[in-house]
Amino acid sequence: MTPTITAFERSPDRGRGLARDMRVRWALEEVGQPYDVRLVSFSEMKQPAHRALHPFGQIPTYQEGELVLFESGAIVLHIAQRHVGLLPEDANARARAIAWMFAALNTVEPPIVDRSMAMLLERDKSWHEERLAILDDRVRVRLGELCSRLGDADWLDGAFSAADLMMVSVLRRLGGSGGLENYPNLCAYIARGEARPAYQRAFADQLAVFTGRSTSG
Ligand code: GTB
Repeated sequence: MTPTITAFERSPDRGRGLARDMRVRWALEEVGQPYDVRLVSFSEMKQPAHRALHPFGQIPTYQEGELVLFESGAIVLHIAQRHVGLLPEDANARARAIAWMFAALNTVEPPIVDRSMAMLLERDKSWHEERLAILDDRVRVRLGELCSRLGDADWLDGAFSAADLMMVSVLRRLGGSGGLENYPNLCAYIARGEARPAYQRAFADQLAVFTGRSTSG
C-alpha cells in the first residue's frame, strides 16, 4: 500500500527542506518505499478534516491504509521498523539507534527550535539580544556535547541509521546561523547525510513543490 504524507503547499523556507516532511520523505527514500504527497495550505491544516489526522493541525501526517500517524519522529520510526535499512538488526544496537532518535528530537532539537523561533518572532522585542545570547549558549552547549561524542566517526553509532537521519535533519535547521562554524566534524556529518542519494531525491522532490518543476524523468 502506497503511503500518503502531507506537506506545506507553500513552505516558508522556500524549498530549503527545513519543514518536517523532509525527514519523512528522506526515510521513505532510504528504504525505497514510493509515496504520495498531499499538499495542504495553512488554513486547511486547521480544518476538522486535517485535525482528524493531526490533532495539532500541523504537517507532516502519514496515512497507510487504516493507519494514520502524526509526529515526524513516530513516522520515521514506523518506517524504520517496517522496512530494512534504517535500523540495525542487533537488538541492542537497534535500541541505541532509537535512543539517538529521541536525543535528536528531545535534547538537540528544542534549543535549536527555540533559537529559530526567537529569530522569527521576537526580533523587534527590546530584550531580543539578551535572550538570543542565552539561546545561543544553550545551542552551543548541545553542539559541543554532540561534537565530542561524534568525534571522527562517520555516524552516531556504527552504520548510518534513522538516528543519523533525524540528527542531520535537526542540525540542518542551524544552516546559515553561523552556529555550526566551530564544529567542523558536525558540518562534515551534515554534508555526509546530505550527500546520500536518498536525501538528494527527497530534497529535490520537496524543492519541486516550491519551484513547480517536475523531478520525474
Ligand atoms: N513535533 C512535530 C513533528 O515533529 O512532526 C512538529 C510538527 C511541526 O512543527 N509542523 C510544522 C507545522 O505544521 C511544520 S515543520 N506548522 C504549522 C502550524 O503549526 O500551524 C516546522 C517548520 C516550519 C517551517 C520551517 N521553515 O520554514 O524553515 C521550518 C520548520
